[in-house]
Amino acid sequence: MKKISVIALVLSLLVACGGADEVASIPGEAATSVSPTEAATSAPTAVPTASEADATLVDTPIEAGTASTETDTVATSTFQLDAWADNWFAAYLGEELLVEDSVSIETERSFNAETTSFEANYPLHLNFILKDFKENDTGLEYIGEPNQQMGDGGFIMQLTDMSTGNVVAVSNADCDCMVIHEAPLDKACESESNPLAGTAPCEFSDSDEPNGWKLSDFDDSGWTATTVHSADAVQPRDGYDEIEWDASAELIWGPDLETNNTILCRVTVEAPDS
Ligand SMILES: [Ca+2]
Ligand SMILES: [Ca+2]
Ligand SMILES: [Ca+2]
Repeated sequence: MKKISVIALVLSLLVACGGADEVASIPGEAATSVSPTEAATSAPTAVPTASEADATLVDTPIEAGTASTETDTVATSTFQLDAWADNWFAAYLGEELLVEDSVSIETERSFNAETTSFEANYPLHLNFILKDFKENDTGLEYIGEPNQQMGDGGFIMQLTDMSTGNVVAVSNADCDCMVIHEAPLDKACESESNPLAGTAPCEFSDSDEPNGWKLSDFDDSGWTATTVHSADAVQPRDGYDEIEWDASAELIWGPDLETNNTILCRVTVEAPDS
């Protein structure tokens, strides 16, 4: 029964952001021996030292000591994730933290990019927490100063399979995102002389992260906030300019760059067609 449900789960996974347009064939052996969740949470996060060649060998065991003596196990690939956020992000492989923005969100103009490498097997399930800086639940920054403002966000990422050098996932409209912190709910708050969180016009909406949202089988059918924004609107800078972005990678956020302050995004990456 477990076996059947795992297979059904794997088959039901749809391509999320970018990447392959079709669901690639899924090795049955892998699906029955390791669930996507287990595979995701057991994958190492440290920067791998193995050569890229290791990742390309189909008959390379996933890890030494694995009980299985089969030779057709799923190949482990090394992936490189590039990401830039205004102002902060954290990226997870399943529930395992891959990289957290190294610059505190409290740092003014924290527009750095991050690049990290990790090993994993397809299909990958990536999760992102994105945050625009806010001083408090009014959603404002520079409160009490002449430039008191809502502040805006923006996020872009690309995932490269280092065994081929191909970009296999990008941020785009296919990501599944939801907004969990929105403020102010009335933009008139921005010009209040004494903005108070929770008092009109500075009311806010703040939700907890849904239970299990990082799991590959989480139902994200309602996660439709994903919005592509132009570079003109986001005005990415600093670390953004240090990454060579694939032409398909787009700047995303919730529908409102200013009032959407914390966003969760889910991305499933299927094996590319060979
Ligand atoms: Ca940052
Ligand atoms: Ca910002
Ligand atoms: Ca904001």
